[in-house]
Amino acid sequence: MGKALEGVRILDLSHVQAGPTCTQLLAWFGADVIKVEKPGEGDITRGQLRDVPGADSLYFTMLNHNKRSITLDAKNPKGKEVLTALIKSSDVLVENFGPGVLDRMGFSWEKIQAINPAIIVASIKGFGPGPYEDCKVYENVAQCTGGAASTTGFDDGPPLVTGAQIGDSGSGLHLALGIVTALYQRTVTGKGQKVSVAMQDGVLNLCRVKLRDQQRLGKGALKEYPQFAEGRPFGEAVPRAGNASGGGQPGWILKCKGYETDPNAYIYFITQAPVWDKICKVIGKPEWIEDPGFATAEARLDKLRMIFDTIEAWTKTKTKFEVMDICNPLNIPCGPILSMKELADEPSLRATGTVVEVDHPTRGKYLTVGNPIKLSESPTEVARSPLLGEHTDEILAEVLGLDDNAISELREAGALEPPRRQAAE
Ligand code: CAO
Repeated sequence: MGKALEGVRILDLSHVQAGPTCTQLLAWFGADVIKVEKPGEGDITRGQLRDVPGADSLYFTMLNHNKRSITLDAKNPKGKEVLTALIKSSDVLVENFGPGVLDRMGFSWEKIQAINPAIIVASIKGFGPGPYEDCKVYENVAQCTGGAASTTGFDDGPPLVTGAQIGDSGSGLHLALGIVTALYQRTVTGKGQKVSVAMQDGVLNLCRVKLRDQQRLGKGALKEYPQFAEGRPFGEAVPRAGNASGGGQPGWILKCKGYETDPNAYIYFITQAPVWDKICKVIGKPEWIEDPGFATAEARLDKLRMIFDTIEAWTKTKTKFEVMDICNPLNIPCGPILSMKELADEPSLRATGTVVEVDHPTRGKYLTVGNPIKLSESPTEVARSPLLGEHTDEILAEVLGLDDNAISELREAGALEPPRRQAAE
């Protein structure tokens, strides 16, 4: 059995992070992803945050595995002809250019459809139609405009962005789902369609529970929020909830042994109602099991700060892994705060292919995050990212059937490489 998306060709005009995360996933599922890059420069991330002089950055390599790279000047007349031919022979075109860029290149949705009515055109933009539709957007702008920043952090501090790339990688995930859904619908209709994801929408989708709470706020205080237990008033909008659990089971991040010197010696501890008696016993407060002030989840809500302080007095006597070892067999939900170093070294993540070591010809070995979505019949093998234009000739010959003379002519016309004068400068 081949890979799930074998036979699907993706023309990948995407750049930076949002689009490339989407096409990397599709490549991992077996699609032939042809990354089209600007001659001489390529995806801007190749040179960003470089740690090895002259080698593609980790930023680029970790977002572009299992793809092929062709350099093509989409503004050159001959380059446009090649792009047109590639559109004809592709199933999906993916792009996350700034608003209007594809139209300016001469490839509007109408033009692309006329070239290939079966093609799916998948785009990420910062915003959907509305006041900000013409704006360029990066990760943190999406986090701020999609509701994540206003609800992250502590209510006595400023809004915070999170390290999880919910704007870029989150939009990439949304787009990948839209693409495979459109591919499925095409098996019935035979027609392509436009798939659009706005980063603001993707972030808001991931902040769904906060829009839930915004509406609950209209009916009274949010009792599971720390503000309630601490007697602070609620305003008109959902406040930042610190480390409170987003669900109905209160949780908080607690200090563990060694927190004074280790910034990650903490554990997330959830006071799940069904195991309340076990929690009381383990922290040495068996009297709380029957005490009416503590016995029900509702009764505990106005004492959460004090309850978590008491649990913390116990967790501070154990390492985060000891707390885990004691609580897990008792079905008390908790999780240690794992650093990137601990995750990189975790053998079980290596064993499942979630953390993978990859070899690269110019940078050597590096770690990456493999495919987090596991298909039993379509396992992922992570292959290194392509060098700039590594597959230009191969793609022109194999996909478009061009011979060496035709490829040389394209080169002479400046369609594949920067004009000679510029290259010499
Ligand atoms: N040949 C010739 N020109 C090419 C080319 C090629 N193969 N590939 C790209 N280009 C040109 C485009 O034609 C465009 O030029 P013009 O502006 O003259 O039309 C330019 O390169 C790319 O423009 P851009 O607006 O996409 O790029 P930028 O660096 O100015 O902005 C970004 C980057 C990410 C802010 C913008 O692309 C954007 O808002 N994208 C949508 C939202 C998004 O995905 N953001 C997340 C990015 S990941 O953090």
